[in-house]
Amino acid sequence: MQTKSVFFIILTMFVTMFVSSFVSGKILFKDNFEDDKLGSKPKNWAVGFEGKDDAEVVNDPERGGNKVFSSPTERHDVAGAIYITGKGENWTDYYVQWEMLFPKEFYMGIVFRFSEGESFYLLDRRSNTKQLDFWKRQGGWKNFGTSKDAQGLAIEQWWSFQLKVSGKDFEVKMKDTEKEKKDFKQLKPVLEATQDEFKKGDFGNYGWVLLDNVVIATELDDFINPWAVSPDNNYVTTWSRIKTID
Ligand SMILES: [Ca+2]
Repeated sequence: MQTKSVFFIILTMFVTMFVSSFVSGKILFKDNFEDDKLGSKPKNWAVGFEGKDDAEVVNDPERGGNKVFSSPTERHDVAGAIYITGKGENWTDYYVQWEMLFPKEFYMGIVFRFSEGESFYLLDRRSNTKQLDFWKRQGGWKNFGTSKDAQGLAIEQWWSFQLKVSGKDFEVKMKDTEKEKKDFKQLKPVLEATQDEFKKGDFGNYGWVLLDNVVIATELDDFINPWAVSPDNNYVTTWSRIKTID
């Protein structure tokens, strides 16, 4: 390795540590599953809806040496379990950024403002249209928004998402994790909708999705380097980013 690269890595570590001392406190939750054991349940998550449960941390099928969350069990409306962070019972307004891979053609995604099995919002990928939909679950399903262009939302590849949950207004941005280098703030929402039923609640999976790098925070500024507040993950993330740039 070149001396310049080593210097850059060390400099980045120090800058990250310095900045992290100012930004801690607003991140509500984050997990990249790297501290989990392969084949085990994700230790930082809780079961939000009890059902058939095959959730485990697995090797990323697309990015070697990376651990991700997987839930091969079917959707909750056919008795599959839902995993949530377990910390968001009273979360009202927040941003979530996460990476998601759809392993197969179906109707799957994430839940937010989740309280229990009949009280949550769903953001899912429609298998028939390849679009993103918002749904309200309360004794049945009510649709309250469909994207116009979700970039084809191919299965078996990683997509990055940002969800804004603010009062009764919700907004989704998305990008190809590998190819799109722009920040979310440079991208337009692909889905915006309004719904005033549920005021607070948690974030979790819905059906069989792979999840990674989940960060939940109250301010967008906290996403600049979310792992910086965690000394245990700090250097790993810095290192992998530099390798990606090279
Ligand atoms: Ca990971």
